[in-house]
Amino acid sequence: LANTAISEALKALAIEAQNPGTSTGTKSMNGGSLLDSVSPVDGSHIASVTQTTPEEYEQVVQTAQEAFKVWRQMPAPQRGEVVRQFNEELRRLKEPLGKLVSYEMGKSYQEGLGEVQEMIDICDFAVGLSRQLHGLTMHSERPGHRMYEQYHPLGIVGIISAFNFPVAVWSWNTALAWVCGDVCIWKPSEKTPLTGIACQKIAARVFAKNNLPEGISCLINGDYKVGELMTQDERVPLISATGSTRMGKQVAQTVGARLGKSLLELGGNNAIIVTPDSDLKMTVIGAVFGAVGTAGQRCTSTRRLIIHESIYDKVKNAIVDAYGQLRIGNPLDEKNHVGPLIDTDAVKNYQKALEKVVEEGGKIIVEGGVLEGEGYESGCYVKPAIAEAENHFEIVQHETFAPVLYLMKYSGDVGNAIALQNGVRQGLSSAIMTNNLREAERFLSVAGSDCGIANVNIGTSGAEIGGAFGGEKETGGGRESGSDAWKVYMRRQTNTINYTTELPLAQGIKFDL
Ligand code: UN1
Repeated sequence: LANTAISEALKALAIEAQNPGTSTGTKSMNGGSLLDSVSPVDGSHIASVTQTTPEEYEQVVQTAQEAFKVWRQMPAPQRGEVVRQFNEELRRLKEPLGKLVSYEMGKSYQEGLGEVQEMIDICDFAVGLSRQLHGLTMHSERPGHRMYEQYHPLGIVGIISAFNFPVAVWSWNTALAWVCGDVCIWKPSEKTPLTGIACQKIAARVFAKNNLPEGISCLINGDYKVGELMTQDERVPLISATGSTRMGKQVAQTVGARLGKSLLELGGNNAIIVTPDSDLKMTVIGAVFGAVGTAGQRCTSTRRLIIHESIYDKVKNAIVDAYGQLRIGNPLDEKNHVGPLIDTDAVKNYQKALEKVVEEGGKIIVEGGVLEGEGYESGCYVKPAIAEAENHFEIVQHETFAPVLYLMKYSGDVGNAIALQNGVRQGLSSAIMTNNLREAERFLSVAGSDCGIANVNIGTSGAEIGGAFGGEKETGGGRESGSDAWKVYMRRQTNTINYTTELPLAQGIKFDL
């Protein structure tokens, strides 16, 4: 079933195999080795993709540089019009692209569609933004002078994205960068190269139709070594990287060493505080979707539930009951809630986390385990698990990219829960479930959550594109997507214009010749 649906999707996305039957692991014609796209859904080898060689990377950068000279001259609203056309293609191809995301990455079909919807939404946002790249005007302290600021594009934006949102995170960056007048080079995750090719093809068609140079949107493929070609490259003024904190630290150091800019969106360790005034039904839906959605592989996934002791048993029982109803299986079958993890390495990390939490003194209350038998042949399907744990456990301090949820109690006042919530190295998303105005406002106050995202009466995952997305501490400090996140893709220039015949100096300095 999956394969017929997928070959139709690939056809709709105009992805045709150029060397059908190519065996894996061989060298491609350009001398680059091949990257295998393997579906965690059924273990099938979908395709092999050529890795970008350093020589090819050089060509890509030159093509991008040439394209930038043309693209930056096009008025921003006209660039917005091109993004609008790109968005029309996304609307037309939402289903096949959503299906490919689901098949190559393993998230549920509904979430695959949701991811493409995020692309559509950010493109809509970018089209509007293309007429709103506003700077300020200032009053000069000197007579007959005018001051204002304007934003110019940076040039080439390098995008390194992760497997878990293989297309949406690229579009957050690229849609904004494009209207800002930048050109983009994208290195998708080596675990999801096909969705990258699908997006690149859609973009290339739209640029070609508008007689625009192809280098406005570039794709390179490969592992971290290919990424390093970009992070070390002074011709790439901004690197936007999404992924693990380990990767982000590497990127930040390499880009920082050449004083380039980096926009980092790294790991989270997101908690929901459940107070005595919470709505139980909303808490259960928010927490369970947050913990098991995308099989716990979102940066925003709920990893910790911090529950007041007075309602602890009630909330725990309700969540455990809900876990009993979860259906795990092929994510393209809409009856299932939870699909596979990305690969068997991810399964090992999940298993290790469950062992570790017990070693550290935690108690498993919903058993995990790897599923076997019909439908689970890929070896990537695991049971979402719950453990009672303490916040200071090393494993709890760590982001395990899998459906493992830690439950912990707090007593007394909400300040104690906030301290636990903030007591981790990461600072991406956070939430409180409460109908108590004082608790909610404290959580949002300066002494409240230290995360980039703080929600009241919704879970930690599933942010809308309209707000700036990202977080503090080891999450890397970057902000992507909505609000004024576009400014990072541009360089600000302050302009002072003198329309008199005198040359007075600022700060009243006298300098006569
Ligand atoms: C990510 O996991 O890197 O807020 C992005 C969310 C999604 C995006 C997650 N809109 O869960």
